Amino acid sequence: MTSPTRKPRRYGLSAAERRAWQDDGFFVRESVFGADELETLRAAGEQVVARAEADSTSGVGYEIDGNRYVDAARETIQYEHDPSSSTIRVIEPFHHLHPVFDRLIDDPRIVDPMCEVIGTDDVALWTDKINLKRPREGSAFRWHQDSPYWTHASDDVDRLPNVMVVLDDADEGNGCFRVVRGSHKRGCLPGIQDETTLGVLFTDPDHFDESQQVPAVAPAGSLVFFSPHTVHGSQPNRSDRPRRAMVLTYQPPDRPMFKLPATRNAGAAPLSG
Ligand SMILES: O=C(O)CCC(=O)C(=O)O
Repeated sequence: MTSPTRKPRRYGLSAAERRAWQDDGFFVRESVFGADELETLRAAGEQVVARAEADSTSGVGYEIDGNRYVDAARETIQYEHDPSSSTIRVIEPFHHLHPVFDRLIDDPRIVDPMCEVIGTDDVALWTDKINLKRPREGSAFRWHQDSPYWTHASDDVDRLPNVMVVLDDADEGNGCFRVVRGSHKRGCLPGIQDETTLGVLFTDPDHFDESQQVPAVAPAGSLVFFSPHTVHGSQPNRSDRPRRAMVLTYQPPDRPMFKLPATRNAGAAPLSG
């Protein structure tokens, strides 16, 4: 999964990152995006939320395991778990709802490492979501792998790596992202067998070592690259601070996206030579 690619890449992996990808299933690059870029990304994120709120009025609403979703024309909107809440929790996909995020898909700081972990000269977008984790309201994400969500739509789930773009300083107080070191090594793990619909998509704790969890405490602007098989999740946001983040997932080039009927190749500008 980390074979060297032909094109020289400015933001390629260091030897330590390559090792971490293989051994741990994740690595973190801190403060990749600066203050001005973050301001632009956060403002665009809030505009996307406003668009999703408007789109939701003509969407199709439904519940799964007591949680509310709306399929709008262009995105799926997931609401916070408190039944009295109308706060949006997740929007997937969202990059096509704002030009700032459409451009972000091509950013070489993201695309270069993705080409290396996938092992191709070019990559395409698979899916993208924005997780909002609002102050005092943002709910937990139970332990899960992303790969089992995608097995019905992809026969190459090993090559769907994720990157989390951290939009607000994240720590244990506001429910930072958590990854389980080494949990990616055995592919798709068994899910929980219970009476719920989505239980099977949450990883059975008997099949990974919870003591290996690592809180991805990271300043805003950081990137967390993680394998599609890495078990991950997070605690609720119990603080008065937001904890917004985006998760972008890539794939080999020229393949259609998960939720949109189109192919979105990502343009990284390689260094000449
Ligand atoms: O945002 C988080 O803390 C968890 C995100 C996550 O698990 C996911 O988007 O699959």
